[in-house]
Amino acid sequence: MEYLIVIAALAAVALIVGGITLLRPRRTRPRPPVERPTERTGGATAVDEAGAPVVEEAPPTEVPAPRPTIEIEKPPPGAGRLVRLRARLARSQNTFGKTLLGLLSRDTLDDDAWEEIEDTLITADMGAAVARQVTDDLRTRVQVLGTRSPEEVRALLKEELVKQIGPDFDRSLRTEGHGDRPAVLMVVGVNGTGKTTTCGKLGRVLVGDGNTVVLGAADTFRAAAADQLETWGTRVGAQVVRRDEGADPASVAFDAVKQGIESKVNVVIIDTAGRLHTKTGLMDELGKVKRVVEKQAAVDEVLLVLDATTGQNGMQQARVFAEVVNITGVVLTKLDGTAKGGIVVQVQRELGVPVKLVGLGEGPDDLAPFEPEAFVDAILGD
Ligand SMILES: Nc1nc2c(ncn2[C@@H]2O[C@H](COP(=O)(O)OP(=O)(O)OP(=O)(O)O)[C@@H](O)[C@H]2O)c(=O)[nH]1
Ligand SMILES: [Mg+2]
Repeated sequence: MEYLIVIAALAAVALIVGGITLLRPRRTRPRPPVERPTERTGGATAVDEAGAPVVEEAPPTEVPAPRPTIEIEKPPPGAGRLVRLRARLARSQNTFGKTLLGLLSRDTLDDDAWEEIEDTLITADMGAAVARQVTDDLRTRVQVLGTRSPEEVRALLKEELVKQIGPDFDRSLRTEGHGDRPAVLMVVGVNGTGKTTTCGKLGRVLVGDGNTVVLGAADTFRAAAADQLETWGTRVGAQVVRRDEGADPASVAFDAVKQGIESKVNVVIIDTAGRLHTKTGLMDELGKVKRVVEKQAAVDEVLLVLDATTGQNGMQQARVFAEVVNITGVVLTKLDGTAKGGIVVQVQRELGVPVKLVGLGEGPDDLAPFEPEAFVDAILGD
């Protein structure tokens, strides 16, 4: 009897649970977003593991979310940026400036002190010969001056450093078009130095200064490079010309310039690869990109991007690039992360071309036209 009661009770529980499950409205699992094939990849059909085409059911009653409208940003102009970003420089170069000023303010400036001054300049990557010259010049002037108030010492040091950086270099970017042709800027350098970021930031500076811009993704080594550039371009309303991964970089560059001419923009900026798919040397390819672009428009600037944190390695790269393409300006990136600002002096001496822009962070507006005085002021502090 008891046995029967237990069975009856269990059956009742099973019935109730079953009923609840059946009555509960079915929850649909959230669907992963459906990826739309882009024009470039040409609508490849999705297949399941067995190779059969996957038929996408239409989602029940969900109204597709409206596509987010991309708000075009209006970036700030380029002028005076270095002054705005001086805190970044001051932070990274702090010890350099402080040490030098401290040494120069010592009660007695003996040979050891002068040697320390020279060493400090060398550790900032200024190059041994320049460090020696700055030290010798300073020594002579300090002796002639006699007194050494902190203001005098600072003024002397500033003058010497600005002199070495070369206040007379023409650091302007040639972004003026030629009649109905846009100005063309090529951005070159080894991988990871900050080329794509620089193209994006520079595009912003130029838009901020009232230009129209086409960005050409001639780094076809990986699709992500073009995506990266596209993101930058979209934000400021610059057109981006890109092709599939592995496409011929020279033909992408050619198309970018063509598009620039057709759309009547002011400036075309071409991002290039720091590495390659094929066996042709990177340098051969760069030369080809430039020659192909020149079939349509003059290349106004070839900007070599150097990572300031790489020191002598960067100098070595600079020499190799300079042999292949006629570099017209240097972009020194990551100056926010190193105390080796002296590399500015070294690279200009080596290449005979000016540093035109400096990168001072990963933010979109962390690229500034290079100004020697503001640079030295930031290093030495007020
Ligand atoms: N702190 C700092 N980081 C920077 C600066 N410029 C670029 N970067 C960072 O450096 C990294 C590499 O930048 P990319 O622009 O992708 O370098 P790339 O030369 O295009 O690299 P490849 O395409 O691989 O050849 C990124 O994480 C950037 O955010 C800068 O001025 N300061
Ligand atoms: Mg890149």
